[in-house]
Amino acid sequence: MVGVGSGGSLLVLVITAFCFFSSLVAFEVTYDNRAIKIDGERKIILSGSIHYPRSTPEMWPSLIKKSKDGGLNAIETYVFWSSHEPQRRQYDFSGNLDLIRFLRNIQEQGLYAILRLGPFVCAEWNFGGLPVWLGNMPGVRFRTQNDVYTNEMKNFTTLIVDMIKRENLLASQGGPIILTQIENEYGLVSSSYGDEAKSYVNWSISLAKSFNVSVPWVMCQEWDAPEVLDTCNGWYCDQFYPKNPDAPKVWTENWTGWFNEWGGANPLRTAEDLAFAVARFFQYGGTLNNYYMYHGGTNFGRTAGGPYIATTYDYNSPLDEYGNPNQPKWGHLKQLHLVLQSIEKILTYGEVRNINYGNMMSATIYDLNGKRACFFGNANETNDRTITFEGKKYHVPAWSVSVLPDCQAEVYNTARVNTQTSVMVKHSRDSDEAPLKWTWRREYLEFLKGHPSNKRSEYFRDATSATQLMEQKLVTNDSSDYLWYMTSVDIDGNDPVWGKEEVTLQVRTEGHILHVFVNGRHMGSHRAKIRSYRFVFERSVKLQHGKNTIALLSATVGLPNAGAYYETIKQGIVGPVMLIGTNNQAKDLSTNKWVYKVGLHGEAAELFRDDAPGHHNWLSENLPINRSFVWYKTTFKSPSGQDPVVLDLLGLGKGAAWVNGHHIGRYWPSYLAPEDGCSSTCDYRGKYNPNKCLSNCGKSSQRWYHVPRSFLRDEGNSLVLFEEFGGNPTLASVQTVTVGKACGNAYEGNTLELLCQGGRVISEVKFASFGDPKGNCESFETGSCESPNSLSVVENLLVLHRFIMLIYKCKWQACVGKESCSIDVSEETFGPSGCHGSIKRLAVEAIC
Ligand SMILES: *[C@@H]1O[C@H](CO)[C@@H](O)[C@H](O)[C@H]1NC(C)=O
Ligand SMILES: *[C@@H]1O[C@H](CO)[C@@H](O)[C@H](O)[C@H]1NC(C)=O
Ligand SMILES: *[C@@H]1O[C@H](CO)[C@@H](O)[C@H](O)[C@H]1NC(C)=O
Ligand SMILES: *[C@@H]1O[C@H](CO)[C@@H](O)[C@H](O)[C@H]1NC(C)=O
Ligand SMILES: *[C@@H]1O[C@H](CO)[C@@H](O)[C@H](O)[C@H]1NC(C)=O
Ligand SMILES: *[C@@H]1O[C@H](CO)[C@@H](O)[C@H](O)[C@H]1NC(C)=O
Ligand SMILES: CC(=O)N[C@H]1CO[C@H](CO)[C@@H](O)[C@@H]1O
Repeated sequence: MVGVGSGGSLLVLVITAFCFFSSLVAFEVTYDNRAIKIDGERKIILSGSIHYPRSTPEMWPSLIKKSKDGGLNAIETYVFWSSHEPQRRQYDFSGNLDLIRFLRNIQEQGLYAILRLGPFVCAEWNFGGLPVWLGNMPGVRFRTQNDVYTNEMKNFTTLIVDMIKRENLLASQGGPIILTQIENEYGLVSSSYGDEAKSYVNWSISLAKSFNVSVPWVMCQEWDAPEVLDTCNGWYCDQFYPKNPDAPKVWTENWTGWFNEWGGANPLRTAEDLAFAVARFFQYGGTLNNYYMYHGGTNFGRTAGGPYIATTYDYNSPLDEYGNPNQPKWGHLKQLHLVLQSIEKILTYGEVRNINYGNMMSATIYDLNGKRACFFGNANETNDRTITFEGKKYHVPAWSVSVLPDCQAEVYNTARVNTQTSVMVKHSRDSDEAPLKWTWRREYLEFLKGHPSNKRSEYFRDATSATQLMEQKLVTNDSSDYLWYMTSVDIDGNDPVWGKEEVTLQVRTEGHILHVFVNGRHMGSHRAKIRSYRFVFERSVKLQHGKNTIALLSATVGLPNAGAYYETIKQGIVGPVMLIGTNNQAKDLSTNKWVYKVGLHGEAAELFRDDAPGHHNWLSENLPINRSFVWYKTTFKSPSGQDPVVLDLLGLGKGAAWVNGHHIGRYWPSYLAPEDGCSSTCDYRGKYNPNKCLSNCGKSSQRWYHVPRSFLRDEGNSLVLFEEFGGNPTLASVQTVTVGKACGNAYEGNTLELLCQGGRVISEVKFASFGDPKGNCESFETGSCESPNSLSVVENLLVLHRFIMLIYKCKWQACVGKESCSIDVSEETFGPSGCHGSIKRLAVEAIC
């Protein structure tokens, strides 16, 4: 039948009923062995991670709203120390670092907040969220009993807790925060720190307790933490049980997908598998689940960790990088959330009984004074199973969980997706617009020709020097990706080794990228391969009699963010740097006088600022193509509408991009994903790992770059690129992202909802079959049986909608002329299908 409105309204009602709380009245958060308790009542907490710096304040309300519409009742975030305290005791809480505003947004929408103070966050964030200046402090050792570290950790976490309290954001103050976390995944590294690990954990806990936040403390992946909740992170946590018998089963990081890397393929975790993991967690007594990530977002600026974490942090999350529902994941989980919340009381208070059917098939029955809810879980990877439960037969597909809120009727199965699959498409700019007109200028490199100590340029005002090769972070404090190492070599023309022949220059670096110049000539560049960052650059060079200038530009691409002692991993040119002449005679330049200059000239001159003074001599003639060290600049009109905006940078090499002065991140579209390792089909069955279901092999590992709408003006936006390797900016374009196709897939007895986006409407139905259709979105095929009229019924529904709309005008939220519509999947709608036995489903492919 024709549906009106969206199924979301019921959900919103349910959620509101479950998690509304007054923003003024304090409430008490405790826990027992079953659940987190709010004012003494056990609760199911469905939470999602949204990291505030990975989107914009303008996006926050809608991200939180979509999380709530998706059935969540809590939002979790880390606190990002390195961004808040970029220099020691200089703080930044502005723009997308406005933690308080983010928490207020959560509160305003009636959701709970889970605050993970860290301060170590991992999170694929640069340097794991710890400031680089801290790593440079003498005697420091991260995440262990070390005074330098613990003093700073205490100083920063105290500052945050004080802010939170001042703003009354704790549950005990009527605020949204119900849980707080100290440290992060420490159990994964603690053995590396020996005995100090224990006392550091104890110290962290006593610090946490001294904050007197009156909400429980969590330490995820810390199996030996007295007095705090030990919780689980992973793709599956059903087999996890906290050591403390009085603690509930909490899943702080349920990885919804995986992150992108430069030179890596696109990860995909299916909706079926993620729902399976969540349903199984609840089947086995879990009561708090946090999706990591629910919205992944973007690593703006230089915040991506690494090395080689990409600018997109989409994470294949339920909300995509731009904030759109990632369908079917978002909708499939929303339906699960709705079911779970509807049986909250039974799950958190009921008695539990398990039936083991063998071969990984089990039933769990929750019983609260005769009110019952059941889970049928089949963890067998290959075999569907039909079980008999209380005289009735139930079919449970392989690697799936069925939920029966009354132990009789299955209302949800994790493998049966009843939600549309959205095929996202990119639209180029409005066709009447002229192509982008680029201007350019070279990165200033003239100084390479002279002697480095001449310091002829203003640019060298703050250069430093040392008679050794310095670790890169120590010199830069990570204020730029780039560091020049320059020295000069005197060649005596009479020396037979150095005077006549070509010699070999050998540079050993810890990574990640090296550009080599001798006497101002570019001798070559090299980038490290993903996961193998150390390399030796070797090239034969011709030296001249007298002074020679050797200039090495080292670039990092995100600092390490995980592992014990990661702060000691060296970056940049650590040497030796050698000249090797004839007869293998070698001259070691490592202890020469080296002059250090942090950053690019264009960075210091702020060429990326849109209000930068005009005297920078941008040129419009002879646009260089495929040339390294070039700055490009253009202006563009904002695309009309509200669809998210992206830059298509295919054709560029590597560098950084700014829109109206906002650093939208590093770009590296020329770095292709490996040819192998992808599969055209993806079986949701079996344990997920980041190498499963990869796509995009052989293609640019990140082609599109998000430009949040709030960075844009209606007219005259500036786009500046710094191109490090060489590329063709005339191939770049500004595009929008929207739903191009909505593929419906729903089982009999469900309602299929189709939704376009950005004001687009369903214009055509390319495929519709009610029966046992085969294949996936964009490759559907009719199966062995179907209702003969499937296509015309779906099309007619559209016609009927149009008709109803005509009559009722705006009263009906019909399909055509609107973005969404819904169809009852039943033989009543479609007529007999002639299918026997198998469960019938409707597949539709519609064009938006
Ligand atoms: C790095 O930052 C620290 C703390 O802000 C400061 O003391 C130090 O001088 C900086 N080092 C450099 C090389 O700028
Ligand atoms: C943090 O350190 C500064 C000095 O650097 C000090 O003034 C401040 O009191 C410290 N804060 C705490 C909570 O210790
Ligand atoms: C850590 O705390 C636990 C419990 O409070 C105690 O048993 C243990 O001795 C402490 N360990 C260290 C190294 O301080
Ligand atoms: C802890 O905070 C509560 C209110 O949140 C307050 O009543 C109590 O006095 C505080 N205790 C200490 C030791 O500061
Ligand atoms: C899955 O089921 C099949 C058939 O019942 C059985 O042979 C196989 O061992 C099962 N696998 C697991 C992991 O239980
Ligand atoms: C760009 O230049 C490099 C060498 O500088 C060359 O290897 C490459 O083929 C060129 N690419 C294009 C597209 O011209
Ligand atoms: C144990 C482990 O791999 N933890 C990772 C979980 O995923 C988050 C986010 O991707 C990482 O930050 C952790 O390192």
